[in-house]
Amino acid sequence: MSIIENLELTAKNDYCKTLKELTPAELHLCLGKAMMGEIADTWEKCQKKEASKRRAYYFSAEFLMGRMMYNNLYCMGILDTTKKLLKSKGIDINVFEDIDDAALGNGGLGRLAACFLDSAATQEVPLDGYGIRYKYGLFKQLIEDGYQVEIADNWQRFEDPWCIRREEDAVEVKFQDQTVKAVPYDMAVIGYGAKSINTLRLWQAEAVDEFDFLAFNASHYDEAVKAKNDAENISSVLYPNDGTHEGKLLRLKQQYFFCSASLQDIIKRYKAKYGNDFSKFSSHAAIQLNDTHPVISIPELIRLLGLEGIGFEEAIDIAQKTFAYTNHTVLGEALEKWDKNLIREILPEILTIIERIAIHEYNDMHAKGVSDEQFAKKMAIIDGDLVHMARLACYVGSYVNGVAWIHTEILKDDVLKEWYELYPERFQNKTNGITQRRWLGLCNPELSDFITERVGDGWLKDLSVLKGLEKNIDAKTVRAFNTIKKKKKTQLANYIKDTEGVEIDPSFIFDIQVKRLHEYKRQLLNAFSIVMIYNKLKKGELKDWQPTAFIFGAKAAPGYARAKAIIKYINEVAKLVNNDPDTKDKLKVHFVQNYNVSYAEKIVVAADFSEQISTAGTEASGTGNMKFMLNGAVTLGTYDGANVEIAQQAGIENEYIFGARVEEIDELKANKTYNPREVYDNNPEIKAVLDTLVDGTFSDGGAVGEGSFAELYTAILNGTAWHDPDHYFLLLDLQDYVDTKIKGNKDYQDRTAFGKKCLINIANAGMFSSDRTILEYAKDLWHVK
Ligand code: GL9
Repeated sequence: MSIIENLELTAKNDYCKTLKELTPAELHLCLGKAMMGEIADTWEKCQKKEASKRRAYYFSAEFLMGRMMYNNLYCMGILDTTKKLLKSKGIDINVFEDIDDAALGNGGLGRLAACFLDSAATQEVPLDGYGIRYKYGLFKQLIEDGYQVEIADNWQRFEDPWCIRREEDAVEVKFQDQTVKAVPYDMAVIGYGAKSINTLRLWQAEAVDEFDFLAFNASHYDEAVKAKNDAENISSVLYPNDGTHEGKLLRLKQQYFFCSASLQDIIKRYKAKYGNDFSKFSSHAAIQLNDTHPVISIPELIRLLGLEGIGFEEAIDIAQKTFAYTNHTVLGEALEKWDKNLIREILPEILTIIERIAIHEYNDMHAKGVSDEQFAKKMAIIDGDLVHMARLACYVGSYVNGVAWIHTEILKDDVLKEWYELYPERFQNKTNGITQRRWLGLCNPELSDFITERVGDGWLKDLSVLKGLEKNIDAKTVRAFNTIKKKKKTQLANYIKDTEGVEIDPSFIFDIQVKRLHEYKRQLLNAFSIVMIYNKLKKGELKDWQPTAFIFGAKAAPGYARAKAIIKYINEVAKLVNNDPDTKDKLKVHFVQNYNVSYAEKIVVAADFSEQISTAGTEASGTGNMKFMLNGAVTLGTYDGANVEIAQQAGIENEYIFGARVEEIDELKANKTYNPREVYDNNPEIKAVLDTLVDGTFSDGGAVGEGSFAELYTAILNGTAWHDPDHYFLLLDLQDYVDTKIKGNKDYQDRTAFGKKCLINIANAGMFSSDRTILEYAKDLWHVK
């Protein structure tokens, strides 16, 4: 039966409707099911395939998969035919834009996990994902009167055709105060060409005994409901905090919940094959811990092995060989530390094991000749009342890796310095990557065709093929590229017009900053630069300014007041420049609502300038920077994260790099010589910009000089109890940033020279494929394949 016949049959059987009569959600479900039917045999075969030797498991609290429909059709190679078939039935394939993204992640870390799964499936790396099936993913965002408003993301409300519930593989997870059932939902991860399919297993928390619950007599009904709710709460919401430590009991429960369930699952499969001999466990399983969130797996594995009769020494040795840890941030507040008492309250046995590991570590350090107690304290897994999860992972793990060259260097000589001194052989760099299937093939078919015409389609599975583009970048090629870019800008402008009612002229330069809202990412610096440029334009400076649209997209953690104030500030800037008759044909500022994976697919393809402006030393890698590069934008950025490698690959002359470098920032911090007040006092243009926070130019809803804008102003000029003034060095970099922006604006006007820079960026984006990254993990960390 063809997929379309299958589809029509399902529509008839399930809904008594013809295809055309189905709602988008119904059609989505029918088509999704039909597709799952198509791949079922291959998937089963891949799952049963005897793992060559070792299998790798990616443990992650987040998998930001985005919208599955188009990507799955694309990877199955039936996107175009399905589009035509639907069209022949009078259905536009764009109806699936109504279907929510699977937003089971916050940002880069979760999206990286999704790209890794795609790459592993395509490159036939034996890797499965393990995570949580949150009922509510990352909140949806509205912008009302310039403020962020959050709405719950009930993404499963129309059901989810991509997951199969595997009741038979359910396990129990025990806490001191409750026992819950973990039910796995398996999602197929379809490799390009659909020849290889891996599995993402997501656990859902449920009450252990639904029958008991029903049997309860009416007077215990509340209690019964409470037990059910308490269980379901565990997998109910994704924590929307970006990086910062969320000290909630529920968060720890979430982590332990999915780690314990996943480990039980792996052990069950191991035993089915090898019985009770655990000596080969680590040569059959490699577990990658995605940040500190799943690090509680370490004591849990030791506990579970204990139940199998394995003693502590042997168990810790197995764990050490099984786990590896990826660090994704240097921000202290994001390196999780759990209060001992909290762990004891819900997982007393786990705490006991952690205490034993801590003693083991202490003895080991002494055996290695560490006698300096200060040094030992910096490495202590338990320090005072706090359990340091990153340290636990460094100790009981075979490798520690950073996610970009500069980030790994910072880990080695700063954040994890002592660890590097004692265990240098454990440290590796694995620069992040993105999947070119979704981030070029799917989201930019026009550019894909352009590339394929020139270098063939080998880039889909080997991105280094792009290098071939560099050979003949003549004026004609550049014109063809520029035409495509203009088309993508027009498509984005139309989309923004249709969905938000805002008009953006596609002949403007598109200068785009999309990512989570965080002080260190410095969206406020971008806003300041726009105000500075606005002031210059008002004064009649910048005579040959090429009209520019500054487009922002960002979600702020709901509890992060300063991030929310920055969103409001950007929207106030937008109101000013968009409505001023002197500037409205030269500047446009727009903050898109609800930036997410699907929006990113429309935005990254349309950029001329990619804003990557974090304070040097703060952005571990960034992956948005790579998506923009691959689609032919130049990077306007600092020497931070993967920007360093982007500039290295494409040549620094093809990017717009500005600002203080890490060494300079470190020096200013060490000598305490940075004084933003001095910049403010000596640079009248910068002063004028800062003053907009307190002089009534913009409104934050509060009284002038007292509200959230004034708080930003004070934090920059005076500092706060917990931070030095201008902690992220906005004023240090502002002038250089504006100068660089103006230079880029001027350069853009030579359409040939600028287009050439864009093409050189594409040609040199090869190393930023997550295929390259995952093959490095497979070879250097997991020793699989
Ligand atoms: C992050 C880093 O901040 C990014 O620089 C990095 O590219 C990604 C992936 O390695 O990881 N670490 C982190 O906590 N987040 C990252 O994006 N935050 C979110 O995912 C919200």
